[in-house]
Amino acid sequence: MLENITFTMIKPKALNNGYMGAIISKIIEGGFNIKALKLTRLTKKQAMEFYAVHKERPFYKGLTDFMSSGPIVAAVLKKDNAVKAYRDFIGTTNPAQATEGSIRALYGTDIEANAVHGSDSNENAIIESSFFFAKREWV
Ligand code: FUP
Repeated sequence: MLENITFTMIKPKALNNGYMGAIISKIIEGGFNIKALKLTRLTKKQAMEFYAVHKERPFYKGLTDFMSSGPIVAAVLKKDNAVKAYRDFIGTTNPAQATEGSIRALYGTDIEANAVHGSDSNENAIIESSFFFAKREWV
C-alpha cells in the first residue's frame, strides 16, 4: 500500500555533524520501518531536479548548492499514514520552531540545513523514492 510509504533524506550538514546513526535510530524508534536506505550524493543537476518545484523561490540556488555539497542518506520509510506521521515526527521546516525533541529541533541548525527532508504527499513520496531507488528495492 503506497499510502504507507514516505521518503526521507538526511541532509549533508547533519551527516557532517555526525548525526547519521542518531537520526536513523530515532526514525526506527518512532515506529518507521526502513524499506530502503543508502548513503549517496547528489550532483548539483540532480539536486535541481529533485527540488524543481522550488525553482522560482529565492532559496533554490542556496538549497541546491547545499544539498549537493556532500553525502546524503536517502531512505524509504513505511508506517500507517507515513507522509503525515513522518512530517509530524520531524517537526516544522524551521528547526527554531520545531517541536522540542523532534529530529529537526535536535539536529537541524537553520531552515536550509534542517537535518532531514520528508515527502509532502503520497504522490511525491512515490516520485522521490523512485528518484533514488529501483522499484524492487522498496515496493
Ligand atoms: P518541508 O516540506 O518542511 O521540507 O519544507 P518546504 O517544502 O517548504 O521546503 C523545502 C526545503 O527548502 C526545506 F527543507 C529547506 C528549504 N527552504 C529554505 O532553504 N528556505 C526557506 O525559506 C524555505 C525552505
